[in-house]
Amino acid sequence: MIETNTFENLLKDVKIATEKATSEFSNVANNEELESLRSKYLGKKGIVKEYYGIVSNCDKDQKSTFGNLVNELRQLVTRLINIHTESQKANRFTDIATTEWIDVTAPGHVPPTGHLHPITQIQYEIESIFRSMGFQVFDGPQVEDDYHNFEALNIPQDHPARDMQDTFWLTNGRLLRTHTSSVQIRAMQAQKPPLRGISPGRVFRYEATDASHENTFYQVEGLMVDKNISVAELIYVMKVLLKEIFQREVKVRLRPGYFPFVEPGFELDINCLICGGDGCPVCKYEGWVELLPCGAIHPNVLKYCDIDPTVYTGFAFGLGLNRLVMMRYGINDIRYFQSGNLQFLEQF
Ligand code: FA5
Repeated sequence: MIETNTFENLLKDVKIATEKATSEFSNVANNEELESLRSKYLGKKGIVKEYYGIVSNCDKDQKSTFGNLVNELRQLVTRLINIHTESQKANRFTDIATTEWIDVTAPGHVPPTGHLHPITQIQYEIESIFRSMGFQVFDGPQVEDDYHNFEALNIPQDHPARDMQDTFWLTNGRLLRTHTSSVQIRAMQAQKPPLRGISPGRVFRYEATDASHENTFYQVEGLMVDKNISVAELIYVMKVLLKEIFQREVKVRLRPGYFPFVEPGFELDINCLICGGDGCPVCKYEGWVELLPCGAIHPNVLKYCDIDPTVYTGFAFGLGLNRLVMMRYGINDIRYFQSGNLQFLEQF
């Protein structure tokens, strides 16, 4: 317990300190002064701390009276500090508004955005053309087995036609698919005719690159199997595809081509749109670019897929997507597609 007179004086002291705080804070001009007052009242050795020390010597009644006054002092100082801090922030904004000129009508900065790769753009376009003709879109694995990539396509072990497509073999005996014909086998095994679909995707060949050859490129292969399908349907579908893609008639030629999985087989070449047929590195100075091999599906392939070749016939084709995009946009080197060159990609 504190002696009555002393206690009365203490109460007076706290009240005076409270009034003084109000007047001292009203004169604060800057951060340093604010910090110094905060330390004076609320610091480790500050007035409030000192008063809280005295509270412990008070009896119960004194504690409540004195403690309330000290709490009020602490709350007041805290409030005054907050008011000053907020007003300093507001002043900072006022300073910016008066010293800096902002044109609120100026258009904002458009953040740079990416877009689909030209190959993907044309792939989607082709998918939509074929969907409009009732074709499905098939997907399949890029790491394949020998059976789906070669054997079921009528290319048995040791058949010389295996050398037509240089293959990346994996150590586990599997391979990176050399064409998306493998997906067509999977589709014919999973679904019975009538069947029409395309299989777009990435394929791999172990070969040297040049202006028209890549080791990793894209194909859109397709097939149609039903009763009475002939080469006439094949030619019609190819014509629709090229007309839609190029939006004009393009010069093509059909010549015999050998592929073990089709009989008869054809090569559909497009007149080189880079040089107009005069000859350039892309067409190997021939004026024509191999674009779209195709043919009537070989009866053996249908048999591998449990489809009766005496009832059903079909056609298949294998479009080289990179070369098609090159022809459409006049790109003179296939290696641009995988170069990651933004100047090239930003044009599409
Ligand atoms: C095939 O891949 C056959 N599976 C296509 C096929 C399907 C024929 C159905 C008959 C019936 P080819 O190896 O020719 O065939 O490749 C098809 C197309 O892919 C070529 O016409 C060409 O446009 C493209 N192509 C082939 N090799 C490369 C390469 N290294 N770089 C870029 N494009 C290529």
